[in-house]
Amino acid sequence: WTSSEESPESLSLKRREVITAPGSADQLRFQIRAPFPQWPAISSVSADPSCPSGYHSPDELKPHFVRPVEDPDGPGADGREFIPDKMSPAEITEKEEGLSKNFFNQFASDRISVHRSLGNDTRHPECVEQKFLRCPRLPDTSVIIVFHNEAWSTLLRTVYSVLHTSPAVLLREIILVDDASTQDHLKSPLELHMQALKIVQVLRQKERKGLVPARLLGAQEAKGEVLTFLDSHCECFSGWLEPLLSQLLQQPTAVVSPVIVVIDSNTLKFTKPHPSIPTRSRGNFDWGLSFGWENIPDPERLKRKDETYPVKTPTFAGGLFSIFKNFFEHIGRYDDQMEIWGGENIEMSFRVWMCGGQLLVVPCSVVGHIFRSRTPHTFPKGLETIVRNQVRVAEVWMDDYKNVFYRRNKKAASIALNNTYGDISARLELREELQCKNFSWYLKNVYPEAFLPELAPALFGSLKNVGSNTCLDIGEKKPLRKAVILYLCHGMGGNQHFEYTSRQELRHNTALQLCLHATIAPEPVRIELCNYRGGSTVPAPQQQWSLKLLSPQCCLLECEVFKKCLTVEGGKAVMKNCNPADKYQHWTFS
Ligand code: UD2
Ligand code: MN
Repeated sequence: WTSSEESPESLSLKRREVITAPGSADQLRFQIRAPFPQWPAISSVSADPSCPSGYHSPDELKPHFVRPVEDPDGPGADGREFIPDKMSPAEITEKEEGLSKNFFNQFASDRISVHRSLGNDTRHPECVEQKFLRCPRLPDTSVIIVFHNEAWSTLLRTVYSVLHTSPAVLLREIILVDDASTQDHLKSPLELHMQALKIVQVLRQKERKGLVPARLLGAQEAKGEVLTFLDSHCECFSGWLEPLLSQLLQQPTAVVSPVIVVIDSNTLKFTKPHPSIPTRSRGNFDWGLSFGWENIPDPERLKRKDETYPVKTPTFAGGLFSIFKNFFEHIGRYDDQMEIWGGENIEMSFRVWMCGGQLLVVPCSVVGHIFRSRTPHTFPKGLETIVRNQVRVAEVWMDDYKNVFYRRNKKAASIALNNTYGDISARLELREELQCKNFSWYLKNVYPEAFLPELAPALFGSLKNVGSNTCLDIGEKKPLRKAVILYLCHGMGGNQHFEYTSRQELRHNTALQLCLHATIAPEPVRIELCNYRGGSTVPAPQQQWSLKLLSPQCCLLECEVFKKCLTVEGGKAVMKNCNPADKYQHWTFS
């Protein structure tokens, strides 16, 4: 398709066809890549002769509501932290109660204006100066916010911040979906308040089902061309919406996230964006299927032509993102049998990449979120719900790699074995129907930096010391370069999971490649990054272990260069002269 005379109305797009329209006419200068069947005809955006030229003026991008002028010294104004001077006993009690309900400081939130501004625009100048074409016009969006027992002030601040920062022409509506909250302020007072705001509607899920069914309900009712999801404790930084929608217009099969900055859970301080994209703004996952943040690797960084350029991300946090509504439907919405909380973000990440879409972080879009260290939610069927959701991810999307996860999570393994994760046939059909790529493809092409554990290690499980009847354990946090500890054997995998590889390493591995590293006594044996001799695949001598079998269950663990064996002494793991008669040198894999 080369010129506008060719009647774009009659143009039909085939799946995965690449169409470029670099014509001379202004309104044709854009590309649509990888269209999908439900994508509306290209003609609707390009062939309109009345399509205005030029860029949107600031006037055309005014919000529905102008933020009221606030007291510059008010609590938390300009996104600052709020720390009260002196608290009365009653206030201390109020603060405690707020913390135990929300795991963030509701006391502080309740004293900060729901209209607080976030101060001047500190994004990179290229973001601040970014202009948006009038034609093709940016799609409009429904903002969907699901919540369960959210505090009144954080919920309201989320809604107002959307209203104050989103251009009215782009914000079709805000849909609040209540996931069967039990707190009184979220009952009829909510409708009363929101009705006055005209474009905000409240939907109710009668029974507590979790965030996935709630988001699906919101999506079903949404009238906007794009769906934008937010958590119920967010604040949008100025100019957050246009870059997301503009990126979608260029890549309709993308799922785009803002840069998510921290709103401190104790002081409510909003971390203002820096001129450059934070390094740890890409999402990853580990083999326990937990989401994490990581640095943008150099090859990705080098591809960026300027500061407005998006970053590809292997996974996303999952709470804050925009997607074309018809692409959301095309790509399989959500797994509607995922309950309560957890797992859906990893599921959507794998699915979007494997089935022809892509996940991008858009650096000029910045939204704050109150991150908290624990979840305040109740799980009616217990915490096993999260694992069940994860097993659904593994069964549908991970092929043989699901076993890598199961080896690390015994609960998951038993759910899989007993087939108690529910029916996944509809999701498997979806995978088939969309002709999705396999998980190896994903690892190789989308996340080549991922650490690949062996699919079938010789021995794995927890390493129990026979003499002390305790298990080798990496300890709680940040095990790197720290001594391994000996701990009560819990049989759950996790921190006690080790694999004996074909290269003779004893690896503990989730995301990083961690190896058991021998030392000279009395220094305790520790965890180090796995490393190899001069670029080869032979492990460093301190990380190469040989098994001296004593029984079918196992052995002495000898580090050959030291000619010493792993021993428990004084509750610590140390290297000592090998002695098959010493029970404190006997180890079993279970
Ligand atoms: C992160 C995501 C969250 C979701 C979750 C995994 C971000 C910033 N947050 O957790 O969106 O992907 O990982 O599942 O990316 N909610 C309900 N019903 C429930 C539980 C939660 O409606 O039963 C709501 C809750 O009010 C909130 C949203 O779901 O608006 C996410 O829950 P969260 O904020 O507790 O989760 P978060 O941020 O730790
Ligand atoms: Mn959240």
